[in-house]
Amino acid sequence: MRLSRYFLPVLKETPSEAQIVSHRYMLRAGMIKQASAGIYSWLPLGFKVLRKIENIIHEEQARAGHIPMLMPTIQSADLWRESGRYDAYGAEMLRITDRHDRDMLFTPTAEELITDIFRANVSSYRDLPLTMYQIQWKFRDEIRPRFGVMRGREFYMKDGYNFDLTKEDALHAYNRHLVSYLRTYERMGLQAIPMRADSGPIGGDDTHEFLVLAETGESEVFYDSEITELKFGDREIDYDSVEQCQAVLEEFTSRYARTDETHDEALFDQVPEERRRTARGIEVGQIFYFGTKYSEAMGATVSDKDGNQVPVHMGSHGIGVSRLLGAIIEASHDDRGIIWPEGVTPFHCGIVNLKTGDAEAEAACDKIHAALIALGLDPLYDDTNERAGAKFATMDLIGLPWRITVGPRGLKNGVVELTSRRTGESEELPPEAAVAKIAEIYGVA
Ligand code: 5CA
Repeated sequence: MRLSRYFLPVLKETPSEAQIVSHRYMLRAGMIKQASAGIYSWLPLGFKVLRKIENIIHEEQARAGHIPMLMPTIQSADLWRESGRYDAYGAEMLRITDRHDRDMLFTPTAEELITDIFRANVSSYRDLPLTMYQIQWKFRDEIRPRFGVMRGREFYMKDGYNFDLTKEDALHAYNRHLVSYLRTYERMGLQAIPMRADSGPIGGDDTHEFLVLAETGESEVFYDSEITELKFGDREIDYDSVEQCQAVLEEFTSRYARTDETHDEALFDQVPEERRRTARGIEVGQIFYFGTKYSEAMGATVSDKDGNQVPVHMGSHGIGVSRLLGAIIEASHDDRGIIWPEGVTPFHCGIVNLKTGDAEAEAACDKIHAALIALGLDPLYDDTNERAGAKFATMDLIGLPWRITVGPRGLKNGVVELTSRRTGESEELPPEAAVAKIAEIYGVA
C-alpha cells in the first residue's frame, strides 16, 4: 500500500480526552475516531488490526473444533424474559421499542438466543457435544465508558457456547476453552493469565478471567510470580483428550492467581512471600461453566441413552476482541508509539523513501514494495513528500515492527537499511536481502 493513497489521519497533538497510553496512540495513529461516548468508528489502520485479531481467534477456535456462526445484534425481549435476565440486567441493557411497540434490545451477550436455537434443533444426546461461537458487536450501556476501546459501550466480542450431556463433559469444554485461549493470546504477543474470578450477571460457579498485566488495568490482581514464567508455546494438544486439557489447566491454574473479586488473603499468605505479587490487570476474556441455568429456564433438553429428557449442561466463553487492541498497546509501546507484535501488525513492514523525487530511490522502493507483495506480504510504502524525520515519526507511531529505509547514499553502495521497531537496531544490506529477511520473519520465505 502506498501511503499517498491510504487513509491514515495521524494527529500531531496528544488528544486531551485520552487518559491512558493505548487510547492516546489509537487516536494519534488514526486507528479509531469516537462517534459518541464509548462508540467508535474503526478507521482503516484500526480495522486492519481488528481483523488480524479476529482471524487468529477464528483459527484457534477451528483448531479446538468449535463451529463459527452469527447471531443478530437486535434481539427480542421475550427470550430474555424466559431466562429472567430482562429485568435482572438493569440499566446496562439498551432497550429498544420497534414500530409495533414490541420490546427489543441490543445484545449484551447471547446465552438466550443460542439456547433458543439449540432447543429448536437438537433433541438427542447423540448430537452432543456441540460448541458454537460468533464474533459479533455487543452493546452494554456502561455507566462510565472510558479508556477508548477498553471499556466501550459498543464493543466487539467473541462469544462461544457449549452444550453437553453431563457436567463432566461440560467441564471438559471449559478446560478446552482455557487451553485454546492460552494459545490465542500468545499468538497476539500477549501473556494473559487465567485467574479465578466472579461470574457476575452470566452466572455459574466455575469461571476464570484472563488478565494481561498492565498498570492501567481496571482490576486489582494477586498472584504467585511463578505464573508469569509459564508459556504455552507451540505444543501440540489433542483438544478431544480430557487428560491433556486437564493437565494444561492444572499447570496454568494451580498457583495462586485471583482478581479482587475472589481474593482470599489467608490463601495468598501461603504463597512464599518473595513470590507474592499485587498488580493491575486488563481482563481480555472470561470463561464460564453455569450448568443448567439457561437450559432449565428455557427448556433446552435432550433425550439421554435411557430416553429420559434431561437439561443440557452449558458454559459460555468470551474474548474482548476490540478491547484486545488497547491491551496489546498497553503491553507493547514506548514513548514514540506503538510496537505491534508480528502476529497482529496492520502492515508487515514499512518502506521509507528518504528522497522522494529521486528516480533511483523511487525505483528501488517500487521494487521492494512489489517483491514483498509478490510474497503475499502487506507493506506500507511511505511515498509522500514529507521530511525524513516526519516519515520516521509516523512509522514509529503506527508501530510497524520492521522498516526498510531507502536513500540515494545507501543505494550508491548497493544497500538499504532494515530497522527493528522493538530494539531500534539497524543493519545495512542489499534490497533483496532485506526482502528475504522480512519473508523469513513472517514465515513466507
Ligand atoms: N457471555 C459471556 C461469555 S461469552 C460474557 O459476556 N462474558 S463477559 O461479560 O466477561 O465479556 C467477555 C469479554 O468481553 C470480557 O472478558 C472483556 O474482555 C470484554 N468486554 C466486556 N465488557 C466490555 C466493554 N464494555 N468494552 C470492551 N470490552 C468488554
